[in-house]
Order: sequence, then structure tokens, then C-alpha cells
Amino acid sequence: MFHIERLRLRLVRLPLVAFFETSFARVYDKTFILVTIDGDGVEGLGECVADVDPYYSEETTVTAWHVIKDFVAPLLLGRAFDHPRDVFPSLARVRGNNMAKAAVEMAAWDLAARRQNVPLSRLLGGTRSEIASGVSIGIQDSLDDLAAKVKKELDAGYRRIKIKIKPGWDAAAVEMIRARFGAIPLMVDANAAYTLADADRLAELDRFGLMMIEQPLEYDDVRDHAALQRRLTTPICLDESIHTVRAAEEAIALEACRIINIKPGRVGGHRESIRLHDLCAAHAVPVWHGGMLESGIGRAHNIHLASLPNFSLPGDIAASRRYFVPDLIEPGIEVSRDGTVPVPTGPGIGVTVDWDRVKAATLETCDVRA
Ligand code: OSB
Ligand code: MG
Repeated sequence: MFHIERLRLRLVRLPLVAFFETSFARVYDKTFILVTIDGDGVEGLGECVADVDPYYSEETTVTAWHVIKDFVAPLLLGRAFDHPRDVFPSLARVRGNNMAKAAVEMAAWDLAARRQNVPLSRLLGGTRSEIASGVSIGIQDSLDDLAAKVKKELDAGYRRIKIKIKPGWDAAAVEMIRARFGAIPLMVDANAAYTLADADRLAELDRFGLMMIEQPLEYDDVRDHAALQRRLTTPICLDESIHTVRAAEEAIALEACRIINIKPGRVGGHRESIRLHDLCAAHAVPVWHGGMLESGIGRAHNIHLASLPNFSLPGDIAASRRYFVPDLIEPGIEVSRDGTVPVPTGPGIGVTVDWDRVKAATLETCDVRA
């Protein structure tokens, strides 16, 4: 049992070590909301993955701030919960806004785990002591730049390479990687940059033996992905389209994908991620953990969640140094030479926050009490 007594929101901005480009935007820094929950003399932390612009999903830092402060907080403050799995259902009156809900819900899981003095992975039902790590490489200015990035990440030990693609930066990039690096575990992510009219062009990727193609079509589509999957031998993995467990049920029933990427922010937090994980396991659909350029705080949450058994493919959970130097946690997340990350064993998310760095990166703060 734990109480939610105070919620603190901080708007934090961190410069990225290198720009990150997807089919929808190039970004140089990361601005996000850090959520702290106080209760019973313990503190829980959550990171909101909404960006400043509504290009990956509808939510932004401004909408999430508003929804947390004015709608989520009043439903939770002053209440006691037996278990953090009860937090998400108590927010049912608020439609959607999963990233806003997830940041608070995940902070509640961290708080509950700290109260019990156990690692978050234990409370979530994790079974592994380390997770397999892959990298997501953004669109580059040239194929030579891309080749240099791929080489660097393979040398660092990462277990699979994902590259971002879009029309005009797809088959040639994959062909170059296959020519220079051979049969490495390789996949692509289009972030919804194509339509079903591009099916022939996407089928040209089949000859490269990719592990999967992630979210080729519209961000909220299931039906066209099912039609596309019937025309591809490469497995489709859905990311953006899986915004609820129900959407995953539909996608699996329609055979719109063979793999699913789980991001807790996209589905409303840890409870919904576990339900999605279990649904996929029951249908023999492998899952892997996605990433949203999180700081070490959100990244730590992701590591604990990815310790569940059906996370059978390497995820987008890489070392802190690929994103932020310094990170908000000390030490940062490290990846071993064999491409794994240990699951922290301390209470809660099990990482140490450098509050001076948080303070220096904070643009705005807001406290909400019962
Ligand atoms: O589609 O997985 C995505 C980053 C921002 C928004 C969407 C995505 C991504 C990534 C980066 O691929 C994954 C990471 O390294 O955090
Ligand atoms: Mg993606």
C-alpha cells in the first residue's frame, strides 16, 4: 500500500550528443517532463516521452503538462493504492493521453517498489538479470556517414542495428549496409512514411533478409498494414499503431504484423505494457522494447520492463553516452561488450539521479497537492 501526497512536474531540456533524424523530424535536443510523486516519505520518478511537437504522436510536452496537472493529478492526489497496477484504471475517465498517464503511473510503480525495498523488475514480473541491446540509427547526411555509425555501433557490441528510412533513403541504405557489413541483424523503421501505394517498392526490401520493417504505413492504421503484410516476406513490426492493448488485439487478429514494439509511454505505462506483453506471448508474437530518446530515468524504467520473458528480441535501449553527456543519472547506463545491459538491483528503478544536473536542466517547475 502507498499514498500519493504530492506531484511535482519539471520541464527539462537536455542537448543530444548528436542530432537524431526520423522520417518526420531532425532533433538536436530533448525536452521532456520529469514527474516526481511523494508519498509515505518515499519518492517515485517517471519520465514523460511526449516531445515538444506532435509529430510522433498527438501528445506534446504542453498537452501532457496540462493533462497531468489539471486531470490526472486530481484523480490521484490524497489517495491510497494497494498496488501500482490500480493506478491506470483509476484514470479511465481521461481518454487517451497515454504519455501523460504513463509518466505518472510509472512514477507510482517506482514509488511502490522503493516502499517495498525491491527492484522495479521484481514488481513488474521480470525474469532476466540482463537485457539485449540494439541501436536505432537516424537518417544521415550521406551513406558514408551511415556506414561510419553502423561500424561504431557494431564495434561497441550492440546486438542489432535499426536504421530509420523514408522514401529516398531506403533500399540504397540497406544495400550499402549489406554490402559492407554482411548478414548482421538488421531492421528498418519508417515511422509511417509510406502508403499502401508503395507496396511494390517496400517489397524490394524483401531480398535483404531484414529482421522486420517497423511501422511502414500510417500512424493509426491496421488494415493497410494487413494488406501490406500479405505482400511482404519481411515481418512487419507495429509501433505507432499500437496505442492500446485493444489495437494490438485487432492487429494480431488481422495479421497486420508479426512483431510488436512496446513503449510504455505509448500505451499508458507499465500495467498496460505488461498486458500487451502477455497478449503477444499468448499469440506467439515476439516483442521488443522501443525507445524515445529517454534520459537515464526513463531508460531505467525501460530496462526493468524489458526484463519480462517475451521481450525476446534486442530493444532500442542503448547506453546513456549515445544520447546525453552527462546523463541525469550517475553512473549512466552502460552496455557491455556483448551488447547487454544489466537490470539494476537496487530499490525501485535502481539508478542514482544527479539532482544538481536535473536542477541545471530544468526550465519550469510545478507542484500539485491534494
Ligand atoms: O520510432 O522508435 C521510434 C525515437 C523517437 C521517436 C520514435 C522512435 C525513436 C527511435 C529512437 O527509434 C530509439 C532510441 O534510441 O531511443
Ligand atoms: Mg518506431
